[in-house]
Amino acid sequence: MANDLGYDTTTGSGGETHQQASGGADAAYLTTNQGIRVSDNQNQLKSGARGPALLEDFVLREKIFHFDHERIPERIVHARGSAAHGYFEATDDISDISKAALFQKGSKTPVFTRFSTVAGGAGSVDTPRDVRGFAVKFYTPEGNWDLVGNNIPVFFIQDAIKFPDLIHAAKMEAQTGYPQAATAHDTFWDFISLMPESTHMIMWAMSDRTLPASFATMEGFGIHTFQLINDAGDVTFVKFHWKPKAGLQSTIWDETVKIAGADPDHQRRDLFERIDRGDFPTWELGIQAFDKAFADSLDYDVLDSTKIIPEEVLPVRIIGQMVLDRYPDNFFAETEQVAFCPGNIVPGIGFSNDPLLQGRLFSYLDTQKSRLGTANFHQLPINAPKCPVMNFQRDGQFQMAIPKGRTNYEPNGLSAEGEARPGDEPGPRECPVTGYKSVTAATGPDEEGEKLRVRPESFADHYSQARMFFRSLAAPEQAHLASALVFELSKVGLAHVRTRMLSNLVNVDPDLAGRVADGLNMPVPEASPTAVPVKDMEPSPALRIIEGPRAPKSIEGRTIAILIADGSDAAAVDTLTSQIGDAGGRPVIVAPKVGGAKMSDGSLLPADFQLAGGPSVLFDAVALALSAEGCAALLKEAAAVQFVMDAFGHLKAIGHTAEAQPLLDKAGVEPDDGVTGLDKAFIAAAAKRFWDREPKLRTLA
Ligand code: HDE
Repeated sequence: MANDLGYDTTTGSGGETHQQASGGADAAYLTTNQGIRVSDNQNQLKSGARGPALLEDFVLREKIFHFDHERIPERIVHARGSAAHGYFEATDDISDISKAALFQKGSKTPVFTRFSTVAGGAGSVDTPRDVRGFAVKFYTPEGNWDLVGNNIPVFFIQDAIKFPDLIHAAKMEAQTGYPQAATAHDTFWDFISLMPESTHMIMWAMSDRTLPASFATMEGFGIHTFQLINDAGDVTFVKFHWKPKAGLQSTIWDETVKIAGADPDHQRRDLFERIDRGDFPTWELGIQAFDKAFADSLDYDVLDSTKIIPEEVLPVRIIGQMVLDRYPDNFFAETEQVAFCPGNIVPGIGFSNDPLLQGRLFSYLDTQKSRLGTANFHQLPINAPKCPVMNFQRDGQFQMAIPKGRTNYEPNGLSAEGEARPGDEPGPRECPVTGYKSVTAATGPDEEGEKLRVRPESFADHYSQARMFFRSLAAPEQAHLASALVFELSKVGLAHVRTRMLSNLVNVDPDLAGRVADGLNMPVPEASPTAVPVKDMEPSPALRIIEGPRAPKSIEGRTIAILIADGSDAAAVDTLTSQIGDAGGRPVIVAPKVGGAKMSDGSLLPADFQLAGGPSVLFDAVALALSAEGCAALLKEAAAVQFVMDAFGHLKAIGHTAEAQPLLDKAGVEPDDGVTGLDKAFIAAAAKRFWDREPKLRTLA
């Protein structure tokens, strides 16, 4: 007898644990992995109704066996990530410097892009203070190109041989297994303080750059110098930049910490939701292109990944854009199994001799074998090129193709004799004309010579760019950076490590060192010795987020919460919702109960978030659309008071009705430009943060 769910309940001895799909002509049936239809997915095979299990039960054995092996090793670094599909479109003609098909103006290339944190495990939160990975796989007609970068344009170390040391020091400590996803601990700062070359990267890591508000609001960088190669074989050197269309935006520390609790998946959710609502995350791809003469004119080395070329010195030329418009169908099959390899390169692009890049060329291929378990990982759908793959590589674990014929070597000539058998076709040959050719082009005077384990003299300046970075920031960003150093070093139990780090900071900027020392209540030590004198470089305003050229100018792409409660003015909420939408923002309704609040006209307005589950840290600005009755009720609600207190504390715009004033008062909100009525002024204010408020609310270093 079929119950009202369409299940036949008569086949067992009773109740829902014996349900079986009654099926129908077009029903899809459950099968084993061998394609055998499963008759019962609720009960294992037993000897009698209450008897022991039977080994014969191949359905149970196969199901549990497969389940037992569902996990694969997580990535050693960048374990936590989220990804999306999209396309890259070349918008400028650079055929004079690169012959790569993907850069020919108008060409559209499918991409898969994965964003990640570095230190935390796969189950850690999205929002620690950490560098973000920014890895793009371009499925070009000439093969896959992987641009595996970060959201910071420099790196901690100059030579790949130090990478295992860096990562051991940064990840959770060996004895305790904590902290997870945080660098605020002894071993990290011990290593860093002994590695002056990491100082520039530390400035970035302690800045607001490591607290991005969303993947869509962060920059990406290829970091190393690469080559572009044209038809004639001429080489141009290049640095790659991703510039977010949504502008640069970060959170502040207190907010980040609270987001981690309110929504550990904040950034991956944001990525999915942006795509879902058609607000596709978009970046322009830019290049800084230069020749050997330019490289030689710099007093730092373009092969040194701890250095940038400031945009003011060499402007970024936009050559295309990437739009992420489709999220994965399956997290494991795509996001987890995607295998990026900086060694995946296409004709028209080449590597430089950067000793960090050179080491990466080996590591990524190698790691995929232990992570994905086979040298055939390139055959997984997410990794497979979208152009023909033809070679004589054969066999290996999990070979998914069935190569045909005897000719599994090259050169071969079975078919040339006129007595070839079926399957003796010659197969693919090398292509000297269009095949990939490595091009040598020196980027410095000493690139060739004896085999040496040395660091070039041109890599010796570890502080000038760190100083330039710090001095280029807006005042609030400098205060955040100094405070981040105080926070992290306060978690370091060893005083001599803190002192050593302070000595390095004196070289960066004595003012910074003084502020951090004050925050630690420690004396400022002598500067640590430097190999070369520290220079005062021109500041680079392009490095700023706050007040920088890429600060967001409108509420486009921003999420704005409208807090309602019983008695809220239906017409006013409706108008505000439309105004936010018209300006490109995303309005969401927050109410004490998710089913909604009873509005002034008697209607029930459903909420997107329940107040306790929708704290203001999840939104860019808040509007308190409250009636006197609603406000009175919320005064007794800690979540409501905290909602307003945090919005104010995180320097966000707060629009409100006059009736909401008691709630503002209880939350300690003081009037300023960011506190407005529920009108056009609020829409303008919602695009900003109110940095002047910050020193009144918290002590920063
Ligand atoms: Fe990586 N890095 N890395 N790295 N890296 C990995 O590869 C490595 C470096 C970066 O979303 C691993 O597939 C070495 C710089 C990203 O799947 C591993 C060195 C930059 C991702 C590895 C570096 C990066 C990785 C771990 C020093 C910025 C995540 C799992 C020479 C330009 C990609 C994996 C994804 C992942 C090694 C340095 C970025 C172990 C040896 C510099 C974005 O192969």
